Amino acid sequence: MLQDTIAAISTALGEAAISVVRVSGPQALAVAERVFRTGKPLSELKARQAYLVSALDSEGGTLDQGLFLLFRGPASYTGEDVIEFHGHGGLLVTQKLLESLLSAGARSAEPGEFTQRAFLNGKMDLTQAEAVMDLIHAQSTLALKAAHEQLGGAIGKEAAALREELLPVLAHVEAYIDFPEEDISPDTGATLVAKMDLVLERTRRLIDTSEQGRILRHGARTVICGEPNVGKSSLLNLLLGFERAIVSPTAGTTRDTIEEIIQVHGIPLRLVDTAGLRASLDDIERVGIERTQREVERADLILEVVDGSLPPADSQRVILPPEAESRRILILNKADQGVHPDWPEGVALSCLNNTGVEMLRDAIRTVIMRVGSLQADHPIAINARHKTCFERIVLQVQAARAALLEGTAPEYVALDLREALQSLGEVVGVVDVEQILDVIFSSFCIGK
Ligand SMILES: Nc1nc2c(ncn2[C@@H]2O[C@H](COP(=O)(O)OP(=O)(O)OP(=O)(O)O)[C@@H](O)[C@H]2O)c(=O)[nH]1
Ligand SMILES: [Mg+2]
Repeated sequence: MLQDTIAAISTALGEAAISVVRVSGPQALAVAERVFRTGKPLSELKARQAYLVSALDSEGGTLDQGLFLLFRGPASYTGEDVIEFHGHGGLLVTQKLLESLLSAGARSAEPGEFTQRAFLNGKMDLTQAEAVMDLIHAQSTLALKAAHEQLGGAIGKEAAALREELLPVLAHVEAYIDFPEEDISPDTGATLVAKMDLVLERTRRLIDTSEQGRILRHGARTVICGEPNVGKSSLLNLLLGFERAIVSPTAGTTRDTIEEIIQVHGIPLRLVDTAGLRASLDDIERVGIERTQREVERADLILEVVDGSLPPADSQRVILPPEAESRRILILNKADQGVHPDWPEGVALSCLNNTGVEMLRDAIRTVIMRVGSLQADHPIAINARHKTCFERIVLQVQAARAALLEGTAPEYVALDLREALQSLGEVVGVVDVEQILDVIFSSFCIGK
């Protein structure tokens, strides 16, 4: 596959000032030679320097003029020869240029194929390749920071460190396989167990970052709930900054759930406005209320809105299971009409005149940081694939540890340890991972 030369439009499809077309592979220069008029042979051009060139269509007519860049492998994104053309960003002109490159011998790139090549050519490990997509998809500053850490190799380094800890343990155990007359002494056994405990602890700490990873990649599920007419949709609009949901004095205005992504202090929230909770005879409203209840159950954060100007005795509170209590923020809305003194502690808010919003944002940050164990400084955040690997490593090291303590033959201890090392390799992609590659890279954009 790496023998092919691939080409793609790397910028988004649509009219823009500039569009970028890339070619990568052993024939990149030969393909470019047929399509671009550079004034001199490509072999004489300097790498990483911009040249103004003409581009030809597949019939040899002039198509566009733009900047041409050449990267010679391995000093390129993919590790292969790469050329880039920055042309006028019209849909048709860009499409025709791609066609011209294809008829000159390139093949259309699959989604993520450039990054896949970068991985296969050893320019980055698998976690870094995944971080490329995280970076593109990031919807909040903290998510961006986590993607940067991962792109810089933070997870790969941690996996390498775990490998460094485990390898000597395996080497030690294997030494006993060669000398069957010798038993592992209690002292040595204790040292090996201590090392495995260290690996287990570090691995568990990594697994703990998966919650943070989920929240940063997909947003913290945040549901706005409460009785009808208390100002739930007003709150959604206020946090969003525009009038997304219909607000009206009629109770029961919102029937279906409305979902939007916002960012609060750098944290992405998947904000859901819901139908007001009340006993209702209306079929549509009842379905809406059932949806609300489902959203509340799976939420990371529950923003319960009440009319704070009324006495609490007049309100129906949202009932939560005890473990969900710490995820609730009570919002005493309509504070412009006063806050009744009988309410328990909550955030006094007025959607009408915008007061209390900063307090609310701070409260949201506090709850999410706790619920998602977010670390603002070093946001290492493993994804679901890494989590599966690390969970397997815990089981395999635990098995090795137990076998060692029980005095099982060293062959079996070594077997478990080798499996753990294999799983570690899977995280960064040093072992045969053919089947997972397709899954990962197919979620990429074409041209990346
Ligand atoms: N005085 C005052 N009125 C508010 C405030 N927030 C919302 N309202 C009014 O309360 C009414 C209901 O607001 P909505 O945002 O539609 O309430 P809701 O909770 O989404 O209502 P449903 O969708 O029917 O459950 C509207 O007339 C709003 O203008 C506030 O802070 N102060
Ligand atoms: Mg509403």
